[in-house]
Amino acid sequence: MQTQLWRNANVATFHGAEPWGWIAQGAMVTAGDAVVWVGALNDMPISVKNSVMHEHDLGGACVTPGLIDCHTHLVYAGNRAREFELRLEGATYEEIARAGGGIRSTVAATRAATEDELLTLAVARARALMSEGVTTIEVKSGYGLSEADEARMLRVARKLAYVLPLTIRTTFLGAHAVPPEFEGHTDAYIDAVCDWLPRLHDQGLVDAVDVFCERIGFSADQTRKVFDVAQRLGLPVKLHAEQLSDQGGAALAASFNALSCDHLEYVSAAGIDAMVASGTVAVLLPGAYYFLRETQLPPVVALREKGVPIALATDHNPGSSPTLSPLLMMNMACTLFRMTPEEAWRGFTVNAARALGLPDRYGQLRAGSRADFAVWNTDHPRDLVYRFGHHPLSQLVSGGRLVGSAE
Ligand code: DI6
Ligand code: FE
Repeated sequence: MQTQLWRNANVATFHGAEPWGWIAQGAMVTAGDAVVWVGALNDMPISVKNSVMHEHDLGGACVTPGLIDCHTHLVYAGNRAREFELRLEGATYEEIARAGGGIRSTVAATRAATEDELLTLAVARARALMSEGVTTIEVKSGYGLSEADEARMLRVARKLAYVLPLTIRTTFLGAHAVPPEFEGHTDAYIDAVCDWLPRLHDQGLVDAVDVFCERIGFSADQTRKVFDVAQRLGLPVKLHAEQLSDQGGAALAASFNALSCDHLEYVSAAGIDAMVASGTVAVLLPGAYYFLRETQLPPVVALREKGVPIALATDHNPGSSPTLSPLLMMNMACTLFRMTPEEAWRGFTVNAARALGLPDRYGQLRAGSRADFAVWNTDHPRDLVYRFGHHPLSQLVSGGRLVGSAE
C-alpha cells in the first residue's frame, strides 16, 4: 500500500468548525484508498513523515474533496433539443409532458438503444462530470418504465463504476412517468412498479428508491405505496418533491425518514418542519430551475434558519437540466438562490454525501476519509464558484489513485 504525501496545498476539508474546514499551507497523506493525515505541514507527526514513499508538490494549489453529484438521470438515449425550441415558442414543460412528449420521448429512445449504446453515452457524460472534479455520482433509472428496461438502466449505472474510477449509487425511479402501455391506468402502473422492485433489489441493482411526486407525475398516495415496498425491503427513499406544485410530498417522504427531498421550490413550512424532524437533506437543483425558467424560488432562508442541510446537484437529464457542470450549478445556486459560495461547496461535498446516505468517509477530507479529492488551478475554492465556463481542474484523485490531470 503506497503512502503518498501531497504537500504545498491549501485544503478545504469541510470538516471541523473553521469556515471551509480551511487549512492554509496544508498537506495531506494518503495510504491506499484512504486519507491518513491532513494538516499544516509543520504539524505532521514524525511517524507519518517517515511512512511517506512518494511526494507530490501541488505548488500552492487548492484541494477539495471530490465532488458528489447526488441527483442525476445519467443513463438515457436521445435528446430533447426540439422540445427546447417548442418551449421557447411558448409551450410549457407540463403541456409537452401531457401531450406525450417530455419524459416519454426519452423513454422511447432509451428502449430503442442497446445496453452497450446506453453505456457508451453514460460513460461520456460521467467523464464530463469528472472533468469538473466529480468522484461520486448518483444515477436514477426512470427512462425504461418496464421491468426489463429499468433493470437495463440500473445495470448500465452499476457498470459505470467498473469502467471509470467512480463511486456510483443507483436509485430506482420506476415511478417517473406512466409508460404508453399503461396510459390511463396510473394505479395499475404503480402496482407494477411495486411488483418489480423486490426483484430488482434481489439482483443487487438498487441502493435507494425515488418517485416523481407531481401533478404530472404521481400523487402522494401513489408515492406512499412505492415507499411502503421500499421500507419492507430496508431500502432508503428520496423524493422529487414540490418542483412545480405543493403535493405534500416532502412531509410524506420525511415520514419515511427519506434521505433527501429534491427540488422543493413549492415546499410548505409544514414540509420543512417535517424534514427537520427526520433529518432529511434538501437537494436544490438550480439547473432545472433555470432551464425551465421557473420563478418560484426554493426557500433557502427558511431551510438555512431551520438547519436543514442543503445539497446541490446537476439533475442532469435531457428534459429539464441538460447540464454536466457542477461548477456552473454552484454559481447558479449563489446568483439565483442567494446561497453563499461556501454553502454551494458544502452542497456538492459533505451535504451531498449525506443526501446519499454515504458513510462519513465521503465528502470531507480528514483522517479516515476516502482519498477522493480534486486539485484546482487556484488558491481558493470560492474562485471556482465566482467564475463560470472555465476549466480549472488540475488533477483528480479517486481512492488514492491519480485518475485525471489537465496536463
Ligand atoms: N424531475 C426532473 O427534473 C426530471 N425528472 C423529474 O422527475 C426531468 C426528466 C425529464 O424531463 O426527462
Ligand atoms: Fe430529477
